[in-house]
Amino acid sequence: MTDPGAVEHGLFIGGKWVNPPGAGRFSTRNPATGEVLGHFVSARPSDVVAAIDAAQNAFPAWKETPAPKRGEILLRAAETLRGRKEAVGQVVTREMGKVIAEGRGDVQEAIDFIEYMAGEGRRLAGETVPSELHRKFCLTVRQPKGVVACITPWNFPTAIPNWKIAAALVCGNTVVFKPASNTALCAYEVVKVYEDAGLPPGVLNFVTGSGAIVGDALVGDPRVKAISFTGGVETGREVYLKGARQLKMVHLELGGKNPVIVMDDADLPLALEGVLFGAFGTSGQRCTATSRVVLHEKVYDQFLGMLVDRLKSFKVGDPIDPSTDMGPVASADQEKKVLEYIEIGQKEGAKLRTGGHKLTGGVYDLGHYIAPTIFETPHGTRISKEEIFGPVLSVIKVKDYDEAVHVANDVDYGLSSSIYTRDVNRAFRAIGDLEAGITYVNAPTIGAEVQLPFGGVKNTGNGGREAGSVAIEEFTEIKTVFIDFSARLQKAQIDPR
Ligand code: TXE
Repeated sequence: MTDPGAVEHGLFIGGKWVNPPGAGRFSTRNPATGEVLGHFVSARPSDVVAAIDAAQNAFPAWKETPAPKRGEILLRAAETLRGRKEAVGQVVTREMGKVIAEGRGDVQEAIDFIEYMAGEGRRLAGETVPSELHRKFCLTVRQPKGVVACITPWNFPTAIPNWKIAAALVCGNTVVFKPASNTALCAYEVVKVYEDAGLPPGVLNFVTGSGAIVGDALVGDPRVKAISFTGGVETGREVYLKGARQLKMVHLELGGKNPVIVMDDADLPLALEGVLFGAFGTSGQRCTATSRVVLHEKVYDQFLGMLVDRLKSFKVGDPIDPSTDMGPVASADQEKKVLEYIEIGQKEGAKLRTGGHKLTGGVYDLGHYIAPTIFETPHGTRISKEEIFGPVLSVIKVKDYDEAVHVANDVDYGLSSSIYTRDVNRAFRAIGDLEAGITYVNAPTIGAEVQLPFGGVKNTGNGGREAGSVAIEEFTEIKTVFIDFSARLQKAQIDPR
């Protein structure tokens, strides 16, 4: 287990940690304190080629390894990570800035998913279906795709990589993993876990560096058969287009503009806790973050008052302190983007109810702290429709259920959604009416569980889902098998019936 100091880490290629001579370096920093945490290699296209070579070479033996054996290695990885949960959770908090309870939660989600996928080694189910012909047996089997690239963001720096890596590995693929640069130390910890669990050399390779160089080299290499990407919409679109030229399978998990509808019959104290957790957990930097409250006019003043009031005792500070409610945003870039959106909100006439500024003085001067922010805004403003990815909540007044659903749906994204109501009929209608991959009833928009599919509609992705048992769809090819044991030529659709 690495002590998260400013240690230099290499690339992991063919089972060896390498520091290619001549490559540049970059560092990661704690967004709460500015402390330098680690130094990493800015890989060049030639380094990416070496990683793909290693993955390609390791593929035949890994494919031949029985899936239950692959699952056993995953189980060892889950156990290894469980033993390091506290230490890696601290690395998550120090490098990404989420509060320590969430740092541990990030790691727990990774453990849960690796464990779940380990079991998939004993399933990986195909189908058997009847043939229309005599003495003919029909079935499907799942085969790995080959070398796959996992490209990940910084907001869940251990959970998201494992959602991809564990699923890809159990299916028999070999992997080249490229993490977001500002959480490279978390990514290093993920790779160490698999190395220490005994994954054969070359099965998982790790390249750090710029998205434009490393990501691009990965996406453009014809030997990479599938790409699993989580990140921003614009980057996702580029990756998709580039992959499409080579007819690659590209799985995209992109942004969200997730609404919580609070109806006039809602349990308001419950909704309050849900909205606070959904909007300001991870400083609003979850793809499922609650970025809009769609609020019924009959409870508008009351609920908004409760929200603003409750934020007065909200503690923003160093996320490693267990009493902190919200840490900084993850980087200087994030800070700039969020502050720009706050300015946009003010320019377009939204009413700032609380927050709306960078926090300064004392510990705040060391990091990227933004006050939790609430705007009252009509539906249709930029802040009510675009993904901000920060602690900024838009509150929108509606007169009834139909308007609430219209507002909730009238955005380019469709990841998560929620309704607070005590009316069971309305709750079930909302499940059908809300255009999103995920709907919560009487719970906030965040809180994925690994055994259920995760993903969305519209600009949130391109139709795939991660997690749950469907996770293996992304990483397998289906082979259809016909076994004719009639000892004669039989012709489907043509033989007389
Ligand atoms: O993401 P990027 P960023 C959203 C959020 C955020 C914005 C930008 O709104 O403010 O995206 O974040 C790699 N080819 N989300 O800049 O650039 C990159 O190195 C291949 C939502 O961090 O999309 C990183 O590993 N790869 C999201 C990964 O892509 C490339 C979580 C994501 O980076 C590449 C994060 C290229 N040309 C941000 N360029 C969510 N849905 O949770 C970059 N990369």
